Amino acid sequence: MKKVAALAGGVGGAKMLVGLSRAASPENLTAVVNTGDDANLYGVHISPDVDIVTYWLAGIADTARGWGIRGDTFGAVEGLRSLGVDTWFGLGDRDFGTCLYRTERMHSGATLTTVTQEICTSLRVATRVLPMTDEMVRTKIVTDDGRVLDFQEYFVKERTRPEVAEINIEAGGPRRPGPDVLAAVGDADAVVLCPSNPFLSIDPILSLAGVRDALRAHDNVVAVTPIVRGGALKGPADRLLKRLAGEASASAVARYYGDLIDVFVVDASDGDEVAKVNALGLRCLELDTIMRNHDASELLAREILSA
Ligand code: FO1
Repeated sequence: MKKVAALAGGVGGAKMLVGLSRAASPENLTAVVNTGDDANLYGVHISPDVDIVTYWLAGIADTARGWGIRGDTFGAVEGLRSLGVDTWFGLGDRDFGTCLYRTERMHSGATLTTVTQEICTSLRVATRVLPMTDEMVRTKIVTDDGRVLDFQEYFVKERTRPEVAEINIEAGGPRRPGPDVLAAVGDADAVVLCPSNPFLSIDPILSLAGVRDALRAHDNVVAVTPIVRGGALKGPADRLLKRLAGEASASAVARYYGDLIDVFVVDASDGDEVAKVNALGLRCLELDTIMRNHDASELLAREILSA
């Protein structure tokens, strides 16, 4: 069985990880997850990408909505609203429980990596879920009208409507990856860059010391396109690519990753992108990248791992 490390964030990342955990077996998979979206709201530390990935792997995610737990209620947030709190961020009650647990444990000195492992053990997630770092690294969005927004303000409160001038990844100290991140990449037979947003989900991971070098040193790094026929399946990746890389296409994503990757997966409907990807010196696979359900995710993962 192959050992796989996958860099992930958001729903595209969660879907790919479900497929990889089925194809490679959960014990052989390590997920390195973006924490640039983390936020402190309602008195708790919310780690949306880590939680989305964990809930999807645990089989308890609200897969229609993408985030949160299936069947969750929103009583706590409703209670806060009735007290006059601006509850623009919808945190479900069970999800609140996860965040309370994390906050309490971190107040007593546990790292985000340790707490995530504890939550995964309790939810019977055998895949190793590694937050990208235990340090404070936050994605900030600079808008055309000159405001600097926290990630969740941009994504949820303002529904990604503002035009983005710049994305800054800010750190309060050294940008060290989490304790096992570089080893997981180095030990893997295959490293997968999930079809997550390159700017918002993958870049924060790439910004950590040693990650880019570890990818360059690896000879089997496979990136899966988050762009199909010029559009993003979910979220603002297409608009951001147009704005920050000049063009929204699969090959523009491949060009953006450049020498970090060896193989790039385009969607089977994007055949005219293959020559452009090959021209970058990359091997190109044409596969069905639209993960409509867990079986489709597994099939995509099997094809990636056997190519
Ligand atoms: N996304 C929304 O669009 N609206 C929400 O109210 C919201 C709440 C939320 C709570 C917990 C959580 O783990 C994720 C949540 N998300 C919500 C998703 C999240 O904002 C983004 O999907 C990620 O940060 C981007 O990957």
